[in-house]
Amino acid sequence: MRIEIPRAHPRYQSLMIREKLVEGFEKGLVVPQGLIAHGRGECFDYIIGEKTIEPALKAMRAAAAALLLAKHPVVSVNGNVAALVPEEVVRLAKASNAKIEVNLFYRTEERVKRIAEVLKLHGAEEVLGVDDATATIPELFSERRKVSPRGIYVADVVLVALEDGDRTEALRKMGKTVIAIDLNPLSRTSLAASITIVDNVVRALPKLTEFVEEMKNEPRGYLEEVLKGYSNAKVISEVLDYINRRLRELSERIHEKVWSPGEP
Ligand code: PTJ
Repeated sequence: MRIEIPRAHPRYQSLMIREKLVEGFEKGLVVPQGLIAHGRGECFDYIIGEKTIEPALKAMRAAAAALLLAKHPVVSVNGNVAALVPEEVVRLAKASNAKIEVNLFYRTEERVKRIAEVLKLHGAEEVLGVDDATATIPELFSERRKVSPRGIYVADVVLVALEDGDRTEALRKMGKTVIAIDLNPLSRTSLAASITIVDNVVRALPKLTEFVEEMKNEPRGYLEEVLKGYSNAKVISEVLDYINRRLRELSERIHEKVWSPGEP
């Protein structure tokens, strides 16, 4: 059942994101497990205040530098990403000269094709991982091991969102730089990635594209310095400090009855 959500609803944005996923599910882009994964993300988003926090901006700056320095950058797309941000995927790929590849945990050829169609409808010229997922990521046993020999297999930088820990670890073992977008700072993906953006993919992709566009004309030396100065462990620890501080503040404000949901 679908309902009309009034714009004035205090949880309008969040409910609209849900609707997009349900629509994606009905169109055969998203798997039921993707709806559960989204619920987990929503919970972390609520805790960080449903906004892009400072440590995520730091990670995006490093991610933009990594994408611009890369020889073969690839944006990996799964069902949830295709349902939520197809246009933003294409914009980021164009801005950073990256290839787009469909890579699914619950892979079926039918769903791969549907996702590729949606990306093409939103302006993608080429989508890898459809008929050409003939290479294999070593030591990975899920369907995500199947990759394109022109895409993820040879990529030096791979951007993943809502990813599983096994593939992130396997890609790192292959020597790739992995940029992860994941609202859970404690997930195996977040901890295994080279650069972790703890933010909702809906906010993170457009913001990351802005960083790429802003930094595009910087000299390579500058981009290398940005990457050299980046520590993912430090950034994840800053996210946890942020959550800790925010929960303490909220605890005090709720105790004094000066906070209600939706306020910063
Ligand atoms: O489309 P498929 O077949 O590739 O399957 C995709 C899912 C999402 C089902 C699969 O990758 C999966 O099961 O993912 P996990 O292991 O549940 O991990 C999802 C992670 O993404 C969790 O850490 C969530 O907190 C996080 N997450 C959920 N929604 C968002 C998010 N992170 C950023 N933005 C979101 N909107």
